[in-house]
Amino acid sequence: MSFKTKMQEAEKSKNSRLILALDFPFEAAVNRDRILGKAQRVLKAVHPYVCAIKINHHLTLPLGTFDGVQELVERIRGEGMLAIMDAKVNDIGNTNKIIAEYYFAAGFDAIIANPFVGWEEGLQPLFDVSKRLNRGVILLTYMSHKGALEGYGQTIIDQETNQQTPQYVSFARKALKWGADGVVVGATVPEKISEVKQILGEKVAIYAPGVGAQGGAAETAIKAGARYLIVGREITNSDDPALIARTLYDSIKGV
Ligand code: BMP
Repeated sequence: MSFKTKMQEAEKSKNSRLILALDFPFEAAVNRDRILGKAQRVLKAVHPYVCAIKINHHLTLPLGTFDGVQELVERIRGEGMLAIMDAKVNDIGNTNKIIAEYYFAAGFDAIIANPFVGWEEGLQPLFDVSKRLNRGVILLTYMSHKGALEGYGQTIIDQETNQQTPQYVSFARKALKWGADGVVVGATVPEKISEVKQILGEKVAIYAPGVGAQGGAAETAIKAGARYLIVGREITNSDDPALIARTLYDSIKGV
């Protein structure tokens, strides 16, 4: 089963379009052994409201991919959710392939990559290994922070059409052409979500981070065309993660 189908099934069985970014602040060495317990407690509280968990360097660096993180991934999958690795893969093809192979070996269902590195000797080997192992690739298309304008928001001369094109429009078209399983567009830029949705239709799902801590609004992002919301600090930094997750879950149900 492809990652796209698995994601649709997780969405259906959990009745949720919410993805938790399981991120926590930096901890000095003396406190690092608290992180795994913290992550497990948040997972336990929040799992009824989310269809997938996104893991970033916040956990792989202090816990180790094949130690604490693999344990978390097993737990995530055991609760009927999918695990997405936010590696923002961004290197030459051979390196990209090996990065993906390690994360897939740790049990991740999908990996996030950066289309700026291009196809040939860039992301092609990553897509090849992902398809072979039935895992997903999600491409950054317009990030949620202000500086995204300097890269994803530039106007370029599109190499294929020879026309002036916004960089993110070119990336959305590449997501279709390359067979990506999803794209990331910030919830902070709902107008960009709508524009990308026009290009992708129902073929490639839009994943929108930036709700809450970065100022994006959940309902606005969904109405603009996001399929999934990615939310981190608003939930993970809260004294009551389950309450915040449930409130977000309720706010986008039926939108
Ligand atoms: P938060 O809700 O705490 O702002 O977390 C958002 C998460 O999504 C972080 O892990 C961040 O690295 C990631 N992210 C993002 O915020 N914007 C993007 O454009 C792409 C991301 O992966």
